[in-house]
Amino acid sequence: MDKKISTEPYKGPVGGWGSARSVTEILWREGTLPLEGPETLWQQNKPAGFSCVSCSYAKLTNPKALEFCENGAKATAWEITDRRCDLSFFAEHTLSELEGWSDYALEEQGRLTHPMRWDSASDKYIAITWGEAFAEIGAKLKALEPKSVVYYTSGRASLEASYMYQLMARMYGNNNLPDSSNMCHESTSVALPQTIGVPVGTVKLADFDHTDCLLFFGQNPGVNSPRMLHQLQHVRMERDVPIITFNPLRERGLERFTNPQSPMQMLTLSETQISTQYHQLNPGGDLAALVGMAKVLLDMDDEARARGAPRVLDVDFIEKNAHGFDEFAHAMRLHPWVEIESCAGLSREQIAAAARVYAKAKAAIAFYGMGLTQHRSGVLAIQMLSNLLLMRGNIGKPGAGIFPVRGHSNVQGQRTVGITEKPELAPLDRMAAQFGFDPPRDRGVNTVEACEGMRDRSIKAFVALGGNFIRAIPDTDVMERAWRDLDMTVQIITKLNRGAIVHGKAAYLLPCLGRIEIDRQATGDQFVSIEDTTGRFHASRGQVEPAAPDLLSEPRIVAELAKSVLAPNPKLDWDAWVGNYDLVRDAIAESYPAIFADFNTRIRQPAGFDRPCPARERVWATPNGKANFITPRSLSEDPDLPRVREGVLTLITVRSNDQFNTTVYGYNDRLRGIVGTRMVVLMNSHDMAERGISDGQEVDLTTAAGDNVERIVRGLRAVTYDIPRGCCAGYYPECNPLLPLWHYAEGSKVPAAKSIPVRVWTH
Ligand SMILES: Nc1nc2c(c(=O)[nH]1)N[C@H]1C(S)=C(S)[C@@H](COP(=O)(O)OP(=O)(O)OC[C@H]3O[C@@H](n4cnc5c(=O)[nH]c(N)nc54)[C@H](O)[C@@H]3O)O[C@H]1N2
Ligand SMILES: Nc1nc2c(c(=O)[nH]1)N[C@H]1C(S)=C(S)[C@@H](COP(=O)(O)OP(=O)(O)OC[C@H]3O[C@@H](n4cnc5c(=O)[nH]c(N)nc54)[C@H](O)[C@@H]3O)O[C@H]1N2
Ligand SMILES: [Mo]
Repeated sequence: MDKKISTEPYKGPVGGWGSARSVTEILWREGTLPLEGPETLWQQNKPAGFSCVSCSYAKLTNPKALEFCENGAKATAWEITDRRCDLSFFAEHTLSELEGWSDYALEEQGRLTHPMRWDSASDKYIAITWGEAFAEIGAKLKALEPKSVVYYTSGRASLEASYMYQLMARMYGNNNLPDSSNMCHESTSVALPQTIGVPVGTVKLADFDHTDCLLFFGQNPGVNSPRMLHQLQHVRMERDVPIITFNPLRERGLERFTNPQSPMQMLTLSETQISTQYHQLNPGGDLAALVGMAKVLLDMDDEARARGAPRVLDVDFIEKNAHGFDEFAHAMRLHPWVEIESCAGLSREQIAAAARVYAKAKAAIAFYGMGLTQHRSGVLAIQMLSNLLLMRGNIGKPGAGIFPVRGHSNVQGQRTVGITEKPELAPLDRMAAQFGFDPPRDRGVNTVEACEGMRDRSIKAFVALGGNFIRAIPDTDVMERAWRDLDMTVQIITKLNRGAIVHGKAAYLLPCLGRIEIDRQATGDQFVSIEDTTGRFHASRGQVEPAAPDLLSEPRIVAELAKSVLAPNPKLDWDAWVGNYDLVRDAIAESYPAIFADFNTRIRQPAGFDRPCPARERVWATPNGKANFITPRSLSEDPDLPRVREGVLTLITVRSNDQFNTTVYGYNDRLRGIVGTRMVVLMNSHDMAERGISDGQEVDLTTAAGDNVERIVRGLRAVTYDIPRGCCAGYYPECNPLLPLWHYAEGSKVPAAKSIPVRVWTH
C-alpha cells in the first residue's frame, strides 16, 4: 500500500481516468485479474446476474453493457477476492495481537473460510464444526432471558434471509431487531409516514425523464451512489435541468463528471457540470435554508397573486390533498431572515436564488442522505423538505418526488419484511396465524437502546447478521468495554472485522456466502431478492464459486440457529425452506399480501416489480388521510449548529471514496485529494489561523459535550480545506470515539454523526 501522504486538492472530475485506474488497481490487488473480476462485473446488476453488494441505487430495467460504477467494482472485487483468512492465519495470531490491527489490515486478510470459536486458553479463534457451533450457540441462547439477546442486521442480507431472521427472533421471544438503518435512514422512516404516508421515497427512475429541477441535500452521489451520475449527466446534457446542491463540502461528484463508459468523454477529457448552484451551508443548517426557501416562495406567491399572475404555490393541490398549510405558512412568514442566515450560514440572496429556480420548475425531485438524517433535528429537516415539495405539488406527479438515497443494498427491503424493533410495523397477527405462535408485542431495542442495554448489562448476547456493529456505533471506547462484557457475541460475516476481534466472553464466527456466490441447495441453485431505494424488487443470482467449501448461505445459517434454539414447529419446516427459497418467498407473500402477492412469479420477471407507493398516486396513508405540512418549532432546534465564538467546531464525519462504511478499501480519497492516510481533520483556514495551526500539523480532537466523559481521537493531521468556518470534517469510523451515544436525532435516534461538537488541541 502507498503510505506516502499528500493532501493536494484534486483537480479531476469524478469518474474519468481516475476511476478507471482505481478499479483496475483493486481488481489486481484482490487477485481477480485478468479473468474472474471482469467476467463477474459483466453480470453485475443484470436481470440474470447479481445485484451489486454496494449501494441501494436503482437498477436499470434495460441495463447497459457495463452496469456498475467504480465503487460497485471495488465492492465486487472485495467479495470475490482470492485472499483467504483461513485456519493458518488464526493459528498464528492471538486476538490481543489483532486488536492492534487496522480495519483495513483485518479485512485485507480475505474471506473467512471456517466456523470458529474463541478459545480463552490460547486467546485464538479455533475451528469447530458447524454442528458444534449451532449446538453451543443454541444452548447458550436457551439459557438466556430472551429480552437480553439482540439480533442485529446490517442492510445487505436478502429479503429471504432477513424474513427468516426476524421470524427466528420473534419465535425466540423478542423484537430486539435493530438494523443498520437505525444509524442511517431511520429518520426517513419516522419523518415520511407522518407527512406523506409512506416510509420510503416516491421517485422511480422514469421520473428523471420528466423532471425540471433536482435538489440535493446532504447526499454524495459521486461516492455513495455513483450509478446515479449517469442520470444526472443525462438530464444536464440533454435537457439542461438545473441541479441545486446544499452541502458544507464541495463534493466533486456534485460538481463535474466524466463518464468512464463514454469513449468520447474519456478520449476528449470532457466533463459535464453537475450542480448549477452549490451552497456550502452550515452542517445542520438545512432546516433554516429550507425555511428560507419556503419564505421566498410565499413572497413570490403573494406578489403573483397581487399581479394576477399564475400562482407560485400549487393551491389546487394543497386544497385537495394537504393539511396544516395555513399554520405552516404563518410560521414561515414569522421567521426573521437574520436568524435564517445565521443558522444556514447562507445569505438571503443565495437562498432566494435556489428558491427562484425551484419555483420555476414544473416538476422537481429532492434527494437527500446522511447530511439530513444524521442530525439532532434530522427528522424535522426531512419533514421540512417534504413541506417544500408539497408547496408546489411535487409529490405524486411525473418527474417529481422525494428521494431518500438509502445506503446498504437491501436495507430498505429488510424493513419491508419485518426487521424492526417496532412491533406495530410487522404483521404480527398474520405471522401468528401462519406459524401458530404468539409473537412478543412489546417494543424491542433499536441500535442506541441496544448500546444502552449493553452498557447497563441488561443486554447479554449479541447476534449479528452481517455488519460491523461495534465499529459503526457511537462512543467506541465505552462501547468496546461493554461489548467485552457480553456473555456471547455471534458474527455471521464474510471477513474479519473489529466486532470479531473485540468480543464477548464466548465468541463465534459463522462465515457465510456472499451474494455474488453460487448458492447450491437441495433443489438446485437458489436466487435471492432485494429491494432497491426506489422500491423495486429484483432477483439476484450468484455467479462465482463459493470462497470456501465450508461456507453456508445466510438462510441456512439462520435456519440452523433457529433449529438449535426453538422447539420444532409443525407449521414451519426450516430445512424445506433452505432447500428451496421459493417456499420462503411464499411465506413472505402470505405475511405481506399487499406488497408480495404472487412473489415467486413476479420476482422472475427480468425487470423485477415495484412495491405499491400510495403517495405516488396521491393517496395519503397518514392517520388523517392527508399530506401533512409539519411546522418546525424553531430553526436552531439543532443545538449543534456551529459555535465559532466558544472555540468549538462542529465535526462532520464522512465517507471517503475508498471505503464502504467500516470496510476500508484503501487510504486514498482521490476526490478530496487526501492520499495515504485517513487520520485527517479537514479545517477552514481561518479556524486554523485562529488556533495557530498550520497545514499538516498533528492535532487531537476532543468532544465538547459537557458530560464529563473524556472522548478523544489523537494524531489527526490538520488539512486546510474548503469548508465553512466553524466546522470541520473527519472520517467515519476513525472519529466515532468522539460521537456521544446520547447525541442522536429526536424521534428516530439516528446518531447525530454529522454534528459533533469538538475542540482541537495542538501539542
Ligand atoms: N462507496 C460507498 N458507497 C456507499 C457507502 C460507502 O461507505 N461507500 N455507504 C452506504 C451507506 S450505508 C449509506 S447510508 C450511504 C451514505 O451516503 P450519503 O448519504 O451520501 O452519506 P455521507 O457520505 O455520510 O454524507 C453525505 C454528504 O452529506 C454532507 N453533509 C454533512 N453534513 C451535512 C449537513 O448538515 N447538511 C447537508 N446538506 N449536507 C451535509 C457531507 O459533506 C456528504 O457529502 O451510502 C451507501 N453507499
Ligand atoms: N460516525 C459515523 N458513524 C456511522 C455513519 C456515519 O456516517 N458516521 N454511518 C452509519 C451508517 S449509515 C451505517 S449503515 C452503519 C453501517 O454499519 P454496518 O452495516 O454494521 O457496517 P458495515 O461496515 O457495512 O459492515 C461491514 C461488514 O459486513 C460483513 N459483510 C459484508 N458482506 C456480507 C454479507 O454478504 N453477509 C454477511 N453476513 N456479512 C457481510 C463483513 O464482515 C464486513 O466487515 O454505520 C453507521 N455509523
Ligand atoms: Mo447507511
